[in-house]
Amino acid sequence: MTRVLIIGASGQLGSELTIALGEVFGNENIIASDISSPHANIAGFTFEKLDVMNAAQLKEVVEKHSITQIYHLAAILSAKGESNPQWAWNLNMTSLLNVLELAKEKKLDKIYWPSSIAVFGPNTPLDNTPQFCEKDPNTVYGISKLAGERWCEYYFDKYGVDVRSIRYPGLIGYKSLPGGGTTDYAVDIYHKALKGEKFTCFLKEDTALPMMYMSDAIKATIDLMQAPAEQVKVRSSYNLSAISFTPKEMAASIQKQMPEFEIDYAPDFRQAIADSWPNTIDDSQAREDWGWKHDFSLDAMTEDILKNLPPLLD
Ligand code: AKB
Repeated sequence: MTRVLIIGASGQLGSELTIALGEVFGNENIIASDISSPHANIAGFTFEKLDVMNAAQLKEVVEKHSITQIYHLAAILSAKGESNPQWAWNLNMTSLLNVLELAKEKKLDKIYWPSSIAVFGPNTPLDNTPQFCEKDPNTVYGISKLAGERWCEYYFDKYGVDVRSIRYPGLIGYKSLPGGGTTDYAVDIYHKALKGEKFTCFLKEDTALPMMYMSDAIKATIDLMQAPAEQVKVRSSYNLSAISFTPKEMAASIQKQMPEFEIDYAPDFRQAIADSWPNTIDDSQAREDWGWKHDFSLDAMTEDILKNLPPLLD
């Protein structure tokens, strides 16, 4: 029987992935955990308050619930990490190593751990970025994700831990807010538009970044985790792409439905981070290995969010 532990279940991705995994394995087989209180979306799930930095506590939760799979989503993201690099490095690395060590010791079936487009850097080819290429990340988040990818592959090669990973682009959803990322503007913008407020973007109007609608990210995560092990040929982390756009293009997509929407630009320190990240990603390996295909275009995502977000804002 599959028993799943989600670490970081109250976060932007976790609060949606928990529900999707409940649909796959049954809600009774999902244990949501976080260092903070449970997100309202996951109120119906068994919840453990868990500090993943505490290896003993992690082991106790895994044993208590007879866990067979862990989705370790907790991390300090790119922008927030820059305010305290040592803390971000320590949290991102120690938590991953705690999970990988426990997976090895307990011979857990599978581990999921997200990486990010933040592993790339200024010397990476920024258009159609290949799966394998130069990576020189210049944020502590990116450095920790690149090191984490190497650790994942190491635990797979040396100890047979079945760990799988995706380099997420910016994730955009309407059910919860992101925290501390460089791509967060692409979520905040919809909230401002629906409140009838002008949006001031912290990136320049022509900054193209790879992005993905949350439902595509959930689908990709579950598809990768359900794929037969022999199809998962990349054990560091898969490039994954869906849509790529600039703030100006995003504003235009909103204006198709809300012509009164206004945007202006006040780039801050996050501009330099965005400039070091790819514009577009080559994800042909994910498409070949386990059949990845995205569904949502920019306009389809905008339409879906502008339809579904208003009741949640009340
Ligand atoms: C961030 O902006 O830090 C994240 C990411 C791209 O990993 N959304």
